[in-house]
Amino acid sequence: MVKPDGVQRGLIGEVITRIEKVGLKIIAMKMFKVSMEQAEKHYAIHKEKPFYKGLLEYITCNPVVAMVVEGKDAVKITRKLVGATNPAEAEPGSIRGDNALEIGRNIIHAGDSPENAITEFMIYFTEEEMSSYKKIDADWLYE
Ligand code: IDP
Ligand code: MG
Repeated sequence: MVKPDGVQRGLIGEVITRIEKVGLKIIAMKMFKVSMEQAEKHYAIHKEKPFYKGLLEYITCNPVVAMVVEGKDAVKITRKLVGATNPAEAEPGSIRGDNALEIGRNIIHAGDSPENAITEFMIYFTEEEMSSYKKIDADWLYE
């Protein structure tokens, strides 16, 4: 998910390009404002954290672009592309490392396990919004 700061800062294309370039397949994508109810579900795991309230305000304040991404090791690969939570610790070359400065404005979200990713898809997408299709480069991406 390109967070509100990523959208405002013109980084939607950059994020999509990074995902496409690595070979992952985008099977759903949309722009919308995250509702408070969705934000609470999404970040339920952080409910007790001191940054929770600010995090909900941040994620709901402006539109985001959410995507469902598919492929071998998709979670592992997207987390690597995204980089460490704190941009100051994210490797150069990663999306956060190259495009952000602060942990509370780190421009992108990515699920951290296949199970959590599925839980998150269900918050933001219906089954009908996800397209099942074969990409023309699949035979050249996979051995
Ligand atoms: P992740 O986004 O890399 O999975 P999490 O630890 O799951 O990182 O935290 C979720 C989000 O909460 C972060 O991306 C960031 O926006 C915010 N966050 C985490 N820690 C802090 C903090 O110490 N201050 C402010 N915001 C934070
Ligand atoms: Mg997380």
